[in-house]
Amino acid sequence: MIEQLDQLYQDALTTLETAASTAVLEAWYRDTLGRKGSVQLLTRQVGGLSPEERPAFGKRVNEVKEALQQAYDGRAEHLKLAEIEAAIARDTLDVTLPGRSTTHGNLHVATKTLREIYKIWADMGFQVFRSRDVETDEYNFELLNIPQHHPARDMWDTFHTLTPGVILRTHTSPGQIHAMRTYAPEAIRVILPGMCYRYEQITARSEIQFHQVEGLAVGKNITFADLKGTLTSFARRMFGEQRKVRFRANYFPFTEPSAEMDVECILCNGNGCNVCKHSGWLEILGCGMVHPNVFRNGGYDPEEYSGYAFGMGPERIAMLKYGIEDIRYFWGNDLRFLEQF
Ligand code: FA5
Repeated sequence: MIEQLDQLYQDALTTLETAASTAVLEAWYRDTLGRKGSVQLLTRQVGGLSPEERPAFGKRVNEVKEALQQAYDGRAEHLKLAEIEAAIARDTLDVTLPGRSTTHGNLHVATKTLREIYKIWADMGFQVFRSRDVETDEYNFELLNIPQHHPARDMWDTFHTLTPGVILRTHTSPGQIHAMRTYAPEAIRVILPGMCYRYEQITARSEIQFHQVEGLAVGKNITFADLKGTLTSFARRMFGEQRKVRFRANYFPFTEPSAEMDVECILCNGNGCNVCKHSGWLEILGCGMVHPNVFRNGGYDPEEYSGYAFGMGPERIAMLKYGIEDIRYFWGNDLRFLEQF
């Protein structure tokens, strides 16, 4: 039986040498050293041996098992390395190739401009006060000194909802009344940012939805000089310290007196170009001293309080700052435009 065992050992070693894949190797293990493998089967025949022969056979069986296990381990290691080498040769990897870059999202140019505006006003002590996009006719017009059938309503073409008297706000000015009714009789310094909606012809300069940032300062002894000084500081921080500004008289029903502020054209430095229509100036906002009727509607006594308000369009400001020719790019969802900012 020992000869039989040695023969088995020799044969198993020879087959192991030729095992060329992990699958063949595993099959060899199962057939040779496995629970029902040839070595195990031979071991079971130990019962047929005489008691004297048994120890020598047992010892030889253990030696053979150990030697085969070692041979198996060696072959397995060899095959593993060979397979790795083959894989490397097959899938050549060029470690000098640059990695694939991932795309980063970025803030919308309108959001960036809004944040820049918030920061400048925050530095001057103005808090953000938010009010709703859907307003009543009363807040959007009447409380701002624009009664029904007043001709000034033509200044703001309105989107109406199916509910009578409920509209999409045409400007952020109704926020002035909300802020006054919240804070009266305290002093106020707030900016009121938000989306506005107008039933207008869409053109290169006008959208039907756009942002505005309203501002409101209420207190005692606030004068037109405060309005001019604060807005001039804002323009210098936004467009450059040397930038000239000018105020032109204008009309808004909720301020008296009212004005529009122009900045020296930032594209041609006031020399005249297509963007400023060769005037050298660009209009950036409307403003004025809060009208006594608006004060009364907000809960302040106009004999005691004064204040100023202004309203600017961040998209128009961004157009000037970055030389954007058409406002329709803002909501056109064209990545080629959006990725530039
Ligand atoms: C107003 O809406 C006033 N409520 C501003 C105001 C507030 C005056 C407080 C006095 C006191 P106006 O219609 O001019 O004014 O709009 C203000 C700014 O919003 C404009 O200067 C412009 O920058 C922007 N704007 C107006 N209409 C559009 C539009 N269709 N598309 C893009 N921006 C617009």
